[in-house]
Order: sequence, then structure tokens, then C-alpha cells
Amino acid sequence: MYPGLQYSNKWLKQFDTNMPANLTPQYRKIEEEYRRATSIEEELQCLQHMLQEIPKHKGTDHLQAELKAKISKAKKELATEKSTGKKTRGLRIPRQGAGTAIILGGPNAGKSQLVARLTNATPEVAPYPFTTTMPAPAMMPWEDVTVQLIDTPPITADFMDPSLHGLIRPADLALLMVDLENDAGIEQCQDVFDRLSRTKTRLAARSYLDEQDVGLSYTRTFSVPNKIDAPAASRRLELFHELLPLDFTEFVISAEHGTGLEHLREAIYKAMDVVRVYSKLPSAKEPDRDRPFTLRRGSCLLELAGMVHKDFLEKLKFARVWGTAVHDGTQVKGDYVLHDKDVVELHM
Ligand SMILES: Nc1nc2c(ncn2[C@@H]2O[C@H](COP(=O)(O)OP(=O)(O)OP(=O)(O)O)[C@@H](O)[C@H]2O)c(=O)[nH]1
Ligand SMILES: [Mg+2]
Repeated sequence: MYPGLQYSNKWLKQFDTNMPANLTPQYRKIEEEYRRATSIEEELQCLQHMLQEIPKHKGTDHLQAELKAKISKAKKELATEKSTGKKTRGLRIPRQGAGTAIILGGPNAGKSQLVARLTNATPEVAPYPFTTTMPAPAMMPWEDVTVQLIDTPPITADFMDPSLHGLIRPADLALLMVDLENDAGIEQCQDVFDRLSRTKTRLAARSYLDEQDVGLSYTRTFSVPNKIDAPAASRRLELFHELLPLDFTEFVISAEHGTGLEHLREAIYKAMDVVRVYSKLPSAKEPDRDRPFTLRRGSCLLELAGMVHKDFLEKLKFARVWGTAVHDGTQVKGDYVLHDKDVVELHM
């Protein structure tokens, strides 16, 4: 073979992997479910679904091979779990509420103080580092719904709880806390960011999976400088912006004094990007206002039907909707896109 030809094949191969994959919106939706999966069963289902949906052409060859490899790995892990009865992955926390926000930061940044302020939980808050030793969930109320917050042990240049990868990846949001009380706070925050940037679970302004490597995930992040009440905190905040210019939305707070917390609470809920839907029985005058269903924005009636009861999913004929997008009592079909605060009466 001519050396030149070899060279050109190699060059073409490289070109192949850079070809646009032209992934469809449907594929993107399943990919997002895959990123948010919190169990191997869910992961496996999503991967199989992705392989079915992926457009089959040269530009996706690499991705198709990767999906197949991930499917066989997930099957093996599942078999090992079943035969040994032991989890092959680290700690997984099942989803609860409208969505999940994970709180990250260096030692003493105020992660547990924030959880104590926004929820009914009572995590230990103390002036020494490494007070929190295990990730722990707690529920944050917002209006008539709740969001799951996860308090975590600190991440430093030398230490990171290995189970954090599996908790950051599926989270809807990460809060990266910065300690403004002392000069080391900025460097400690940089250590958290750098440490994650060297792994496949990274922080970014929006959530997505890498186009060529579905193992590489980016989780949407807010930066949360804390302890703005402390002496010289404003000066340190300026320094933080200079030294670590992040493109994340920022919320400056004092977790101890309560400054900025209600604004942050609302932003966390909004970042879950869900709609609330109230179900109503045909015989009832009023819907059940106490427990709305929360669904990702853009979800349709059929998805709600599946959440209410599997019988509805199979036998749904129509629904009546009271809401902002339609006239009161309008009859709609399974593909109706739900709006926030819709009241829905399912019929089968
Ligand atoms: N001045 C001030 N102190 C705060 C604030 N928030 C937290 N602290 C103090 O900072 C210290 C650490 O708070 P924690 O909530 O335990 O910090 P953490 O990030 O959970 O720490 P680890 O669990 O060790 O990673 C405690 O002494 C808190 O009282 C704040 O807004 N202002
Ligand atoms: Mg803590």
C-alpha cells in the first residue's frame, strides 16, 4: 500500500468522527432521560431506546458503537447486581419532588447551612472542615411543590467522595458554593471546579451530554458565593469574578443571615423546568390542590395519564382541561401539551 494512501485513509477516518451526527429532537429527549437516570435499569432502557432512535449513517457510526458497548456493560453490571445482591455503583439517591439540585463546594463553604435554611432538615453545621461525611437528600418547599436538595461532603484538590459522580450527572442543577469569609475560599472553589473538569462529570451553564461521548456529562450550574455578611466579603467577591470568571448564573447569599435565599429558592425551582398539573375526578367539583403532579415542561397529556395510573395510559379516551391555554373544560387528546397549573380531568 502507498504510504500516501495510508495517510489519506487515516485522514478520512478522522473526518468521519467529525461528521455531524444530525441527532433528532426525539433522540435528544431520550438522551436527556439517559443523563438523568438514577438506576442501571433506567440507564439500560434509555441506551436501548437511543440505539433504536439514532439516525443510522456514517456520522453516527462512532456513537452507535459506543451505545452498544455501554449496553453490554450495563447488562453485565445488572447481572452482577442480581447474582451478588450488591450494588456495583456507589450510592444512588432516588429522585423525589419536582427535581434535584446538588450542592457542591469546598470545606466550610456553607453547604449544610444552606440546606438547613431552605428545608426542614437539620444537618450538622460547624466551623471545622469535613463536617458532612455522606451525601444526604432533603426536600425544599416552593409554593405547593418540593425540590430535592442534596447536601454533600466537601470536594478538595485531594479528596472527592466517589459517589458524587453518580449524583451530579443526573441532577437537574448543581449549586457551586464559594466561601467569601476567608481568602482561601476562592481557591477552594477553583479546586472543586478543576477537579470535576478533569473527570467526565463536569459543570456548565447548561446541561448536556457530549456529542461524541455519552459518558461525558455537563450539569447546569449556578454559582453561589456565600457569607456576603462577612467582613471584606464584597472585595473577595470581586476577586472571585476576576480569578475564576464562570459563565454560570450567580446568586450571592448569606445562608446564615438569610440574604438572597428566597430569590435563590425560586430560581432553583424554576431551573427544574417543570409544569404543575392538578388532577380532578369527573365526579368532583374541585381538583386535588394539595398534591400537584410535576412534569417536565413540554410533556403531554399521555405522560400525565401514565403517572396517574397505568390503566389511564392504556385506555385514555380524552381529557377535559381548565387552564390558561384553552377554554374551560376543553376536550383534548393524548398529545395535548400541558401548561403550568392546568386542571385535568381524565376519561377512559
Ligand atoms: N458568617 C457566615 N457564616 C456562615 C454562613 N453560612 C455558613 N456559615 C458558617 O460556616 C461554617 C461552615 O458551615 P457549614 O454549613 O457546616 O459548611 P459546609 O460547607 O457544610 O462544610 P463541610 O460539611 O465541612 O463541607 C459554620 O460555622 C457556619 O456557621 C454565612 O452565610 N455567613
Ligand atoms: Mg456540611
